[in-house]
Amino acid sequence: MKMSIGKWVVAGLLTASVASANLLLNPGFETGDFTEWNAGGWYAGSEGDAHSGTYGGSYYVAPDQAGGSYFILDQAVDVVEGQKYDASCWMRFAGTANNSEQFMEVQWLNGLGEIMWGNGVGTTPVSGPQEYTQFSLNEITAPVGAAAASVRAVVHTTDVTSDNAWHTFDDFSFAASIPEPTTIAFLGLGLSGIYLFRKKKTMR
Ligand SMILES: [Ca+2]
Repeated sequence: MKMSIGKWVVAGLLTASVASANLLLNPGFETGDFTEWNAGGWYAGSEGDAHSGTYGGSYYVAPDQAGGSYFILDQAVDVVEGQKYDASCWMRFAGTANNSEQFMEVQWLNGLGEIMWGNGVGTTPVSGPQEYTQFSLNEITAPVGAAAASVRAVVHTTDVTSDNAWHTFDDFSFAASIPEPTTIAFLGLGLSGIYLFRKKKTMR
């Protein structure tokens, strides 16, 4: 009987950690392609293009590319409205640049799969060369009416470029935020209650 209570507690803790698992599939492009993603014009670069593993997702901006263009790599995952989520990825900007930038954004989709413009959130754009750096959007809340999140790598040309630039992304994560501290405290109270219960039984 004691053993079964112990197993139940362990099972409960395991369930709590599994709830924060990465919801994205092929998050680091290790299939060597964009399986599970939408990626027109992007390529899976190897070796130095990878933050971890073998591949990263890249977009190349060439000289004289028109301004005002967006090049997007995205994947949609189901969400629960009102739930908080954490998103992150690693970004690298290589080459030379004047008028291109890259950032990660999350757009919410309604039940019809349409973007709910105005509810999304993005990281500060990176507009010059940098080594792989992690960017995060923490505790973003799925708004009322949201059925899915579109997790997006965005490359944007702000004006006609003289760029010779590679915008690369790797190791995306999108997961439900961990429980609030109050929830953890409540969980702790529950565990100590079980401990007292067991101790009392042992003393008899
Ligand atoms: Ca990778």
